[in-house]
Amino acid sequence: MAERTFVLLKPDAVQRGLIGEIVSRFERRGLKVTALKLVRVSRSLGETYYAEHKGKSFFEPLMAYIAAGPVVAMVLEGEGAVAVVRKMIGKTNSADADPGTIRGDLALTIGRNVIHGSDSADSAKREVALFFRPDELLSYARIDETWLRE
Ligand code: IDP
Ligand code: MG
Repeated sequence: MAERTFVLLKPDAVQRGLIGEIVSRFERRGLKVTALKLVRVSRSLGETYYAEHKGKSFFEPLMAYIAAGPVVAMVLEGEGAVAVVRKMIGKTNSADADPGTIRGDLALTIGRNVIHGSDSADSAKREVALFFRPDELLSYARIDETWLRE
């Protein structure tokens, strides 16, 4: 069964011209883009989105970071999408992220780690709803779908 996950390319990814590189990795893996847009994260959206980190030492810098410029929000669909995308993203601290992962190849520090991916199916549901209306999620078949599984 296809699963959905939410991905956000943070302002540093957009500023550093990495949108195409990162989206391309997901496309090539076989994940289907079912929603995608360039948006700005307001203070209130940022606080809701990162509510779990409220009160932590890095919360204020995180709010400034996420609101510093446009971000790309997207929904990706595929078998095991949540876990697959987390693996492709790599560890939170880019300095510890394995080469071959997005953070391990494209970022250097924890405070500028270029991308967010949902950590569970429940988080994905919540995050998708924060950034997209239901009618912005498109349902369609990709021509390679029959070649992605037995
Ligand atoms: P995740 O993005 O890998 O799920 P979380 O622990 O959920 O990592 O943290 C959310 C985001 O908060 C991180 O991606 C990073 O941008 C920021 N962050 C987390 N821990 C720190 C820290 O110790 N210093 C600075 N920023 C941090
Ligand atoms: Mg997280």
